[in-house]
Amino acid sequence: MRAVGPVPAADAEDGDPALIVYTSGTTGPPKGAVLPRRAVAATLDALADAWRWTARDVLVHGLPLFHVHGLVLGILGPLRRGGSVRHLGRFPTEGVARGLNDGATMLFGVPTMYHRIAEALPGGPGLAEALAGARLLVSGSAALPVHDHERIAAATGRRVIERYGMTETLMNTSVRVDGEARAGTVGVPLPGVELRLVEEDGTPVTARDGETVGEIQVRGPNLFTEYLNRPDATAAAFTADGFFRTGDMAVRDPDGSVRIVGRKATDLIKSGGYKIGAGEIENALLEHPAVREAAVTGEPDADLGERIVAWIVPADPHAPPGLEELADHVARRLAPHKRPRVVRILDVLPRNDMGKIMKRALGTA
Ligand code: MCA
Ligand code: AMP
Repeated sequence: MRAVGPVPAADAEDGDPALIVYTSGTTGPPKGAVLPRRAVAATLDALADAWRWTARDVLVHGLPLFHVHGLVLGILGPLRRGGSVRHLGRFPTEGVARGLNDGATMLFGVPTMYHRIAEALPGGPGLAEALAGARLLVSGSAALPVHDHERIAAATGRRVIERYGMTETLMNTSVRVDGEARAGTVGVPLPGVELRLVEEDGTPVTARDGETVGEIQVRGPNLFTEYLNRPDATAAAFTADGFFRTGDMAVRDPDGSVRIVGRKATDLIKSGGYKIGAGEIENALLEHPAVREAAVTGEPDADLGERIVAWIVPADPHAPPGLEELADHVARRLAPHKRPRVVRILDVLPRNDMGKIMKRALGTA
């Protein structure tokens, strides 16, 4: 059936849903974060303030358009500001150089992209000049390694600035254009965002000593309203006074800058800037006939930040499944970026008295 008639009038309220973006948790299938129109507008206007983002800006990026980074910042951002965007289709470093040399003023990317840029700089004539000429180089979705930050700064004279966000919160903090882009900091809370660090028992961390660690909690117009059809998960995500528990652990520097030092959940993996729940991959692996038991962990990777490792107890010890077979299985069932990059075969998984897999013990197995 074909819909006919006029386009409905746009008389939606600020709190009405604009987007539902799915994001992985530690267990079960991904949850749909319902993002209201208010959140999209608030986050983009706050970034405009922090970055002096205007209609004169031309953005270049090669981010996927099914996540907040590529879609909200990378497409709705230029639409709201009235500027323009050139999407690279894919992310080759040559495309970045072409885009920036051709008048683009801003580059958005995940750390894996900046790592590949840092690797290509010595051999890529024109790339350093292109980056040097940009008004703003912005990294987000995962931590930008200090080594890559410094290599880019040394070759181009430009410091990549970092901003910190989540699917549920859109953007929380950023290094400001008029601030200091120190490697390893994600800057200060954006206008309108209340941010606090809290200890395990809920006590606020007030020290700005660059050392006392607490969980980041945020409140503001940038937040999602709920997980779709998951009132239980929504309730668990918020404190009684309306702050969202990010699960990210951080310290504050004396100037108020936030430095993220880790995550509460070991079962969340950030690979290539994608958030991936270990439980989801374990469930997929267990559906493979050659797998008896499975555990998934993330381990450091210079390119991807973390790579997905599958620890497998095979159904038949004499015929363990191979990496390609399991990677294809997960890629087909979930998504290609969720596929394991390494498979390690074990006789048994280390378990505690309760039968729970001891993932920390796997790192040294
Ligand atoms: C490989 N491929 C396969 C298989 N192996 N397909 C099927 N079966 C297999 N076994 C395909 C992949 O689908 C992909 O195809 C191509 O081979 C290369 O895959 P991969 O190795 O994963 O890609 P890569 O070159 O390593 O990609 C690196 C990347 C990518 C470009 C940095 O990881 C990326 O785009 N990351 C961005 C993530 C992101 O936007 N995160 C934002 C969420 P094809 O090329 O056709 O796809 S976080 C967020 O939004 C918050 C709010 C925030 O703070 O930003
Ligand atoms: P997602 O839910 O896919 O939107 O991922 C959000 C998570 O990405 C956050 O909770 C952080 O753990 C991480 N993240 C985003 N930006 C940064 C950043 N600049 N530095 C470190 N971690 C980041």
